[in-house]
Amino acid sequence: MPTDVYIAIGSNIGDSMTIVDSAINALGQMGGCELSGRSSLYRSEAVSDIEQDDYINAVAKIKTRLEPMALLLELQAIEHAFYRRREQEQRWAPRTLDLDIILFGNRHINDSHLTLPHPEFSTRLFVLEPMFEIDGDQFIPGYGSLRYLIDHANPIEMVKLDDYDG
Ligand code: A4P
Ligand code: MG
Repeated sequence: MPTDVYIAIGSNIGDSMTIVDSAINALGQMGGCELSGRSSLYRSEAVSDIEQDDYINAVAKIKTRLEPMALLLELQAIEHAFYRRREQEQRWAPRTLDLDIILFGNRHINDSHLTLPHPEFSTRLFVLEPMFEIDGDQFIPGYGSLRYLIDHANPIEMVKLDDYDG
């Protein structure tokens, strides 16, 4: 049985709107995966101690037959294809493309390479709002309803850009 997975996409270097849109298309091309939903693009203020440009964020939903670690490797290959060079970065530094696995079905994983659900998703409006756009309110076991999380997330400046018309 394929698993439903939410992937958060962020970029704040280069032509971020094109990068995020292209990355979403790339997610649908991964072997054993099918794109089943996507949000609009959002422009959001960077959550960081380092001064940096606004981000373009979105969330995609896929159905996958891959195991979590195999999916993570696929995502890192896509990041790499968009010229991200992780070794030059500080944590939370600006980046051309960041792909984070937010929820992988209801799997819980806590190892050195992968934490599921993503440890910060439940307080990040730039993840929660796009998820809400895809599936509306839903109960996330261990966290509560998406509506509740949105109402209690750290407030940040964020605007939804033109609706994706695909
Ligand atoms: N890793 C562990 N769990 C996961 C997961 N669920 N999904 C590991 C993806 N990766 C996961 O990631 C570091 C390591 O996390 C990976 O090697 C993987 O094994 P990274 O992408 O190299 O590092 P990072 O992204 O710089 O750090 P971190 O802590 O993941 O940062 P975040 O949480 O990704 O935050 N503000 C706005 N407005 N919008 C943004 O998109 N993004 C960040 C980055 C900060 N501020 C932002 C935004
Ligand atoms: Mg990341």
